[in-house]
Amino acid sequence: MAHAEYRFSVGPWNLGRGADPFGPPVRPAVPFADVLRTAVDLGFHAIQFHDDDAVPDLETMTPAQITKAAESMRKMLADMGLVAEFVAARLWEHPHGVDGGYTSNDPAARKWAIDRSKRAVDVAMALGTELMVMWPAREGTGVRESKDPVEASRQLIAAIDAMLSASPKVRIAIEPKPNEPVDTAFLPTIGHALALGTRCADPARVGVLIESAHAILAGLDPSDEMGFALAAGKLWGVHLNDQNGLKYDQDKVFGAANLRGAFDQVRVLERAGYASTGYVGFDVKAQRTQPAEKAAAHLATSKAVFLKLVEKVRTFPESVAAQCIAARDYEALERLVLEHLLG
Ligand code: GLO
Ligand code: MG
Repeated sequence: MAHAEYRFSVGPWNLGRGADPFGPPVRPAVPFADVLRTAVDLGFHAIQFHDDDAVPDLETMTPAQITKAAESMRKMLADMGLVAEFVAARLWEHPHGVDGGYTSNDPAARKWAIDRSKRAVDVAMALGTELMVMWPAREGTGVRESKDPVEASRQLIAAIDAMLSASPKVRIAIEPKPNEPVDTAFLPTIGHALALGTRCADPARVGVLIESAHAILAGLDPSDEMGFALAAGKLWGVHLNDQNGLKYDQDKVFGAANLRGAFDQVRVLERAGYASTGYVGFDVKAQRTQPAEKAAAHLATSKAVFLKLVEKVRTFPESVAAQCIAARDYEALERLVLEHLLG
């Protein structure tokens, strides 16, 4: 049987300038046209956008101007054979979003966050995608007593409902993360995201995007998180990467810390036929030590590792595995997996 081809996506922030909390940028900014060229050269098919990646000055523009600018971005993509995968409202970098957007304690900031998110829906529609990603970056606390968690979940539902009402077509994929930049986030896991989705105005239009590192930071297995979302028909995007234990969000190359964990993620995607329903995105960062001319290697490596693991999944001796499982010989299964990955 012919396999569906995987399609790959990437965001401009994945070609970053190498800044970290301890030092300034070490590489020049990559002009947007070069981001697109790199994506094409590396065999990617779609671009992931923050609203202001697509329309940089959207805060100062009218809705008509925003739509026009997004339409010309769509044309620029099309001219290079690319499409937009999703748009995410980048609330966390704006001064109004300093204490979170939807769950800010400042009503003016909450209003701004919802207005901006609706504008981001307009950007998505004009770019030709119906998918919005909501990474609730600062929707949480550094000081636990500073916000009311009951009220916060109502505010998050109200925000999603506002986005849903901005277009009858829009679908929202929540990208949960347990911490960073906040200490304690209100939507830490896929379970929380899916549960919240059921309480929104149109649950059929609310799903999830799973980032491997975010699941690991919550102490969870990314492949199980993916399986849980796939079972509900809600896995609308993935940010594959890797993470070496519980520390800052590392955005390492896919498979770099735990190759077996990466194999398990590819296996769950492959078995569910994800290739024909969603893009494979990599939310990975180049190391600070990389010079500009080699600062896309992490993307090429992530994609190469993914494709090699697809082959590993397709050649995994499933019938031998089934015999091990039937005999409850899980030590034999363990060896089978390890030998297969080493072979
Ligand atoms: C950070 C997030 C971030 C989002 C992106 C899309 O930890 O993973 O990269 O995926 O901003 O909303
Ligand atoms: Mg991500």
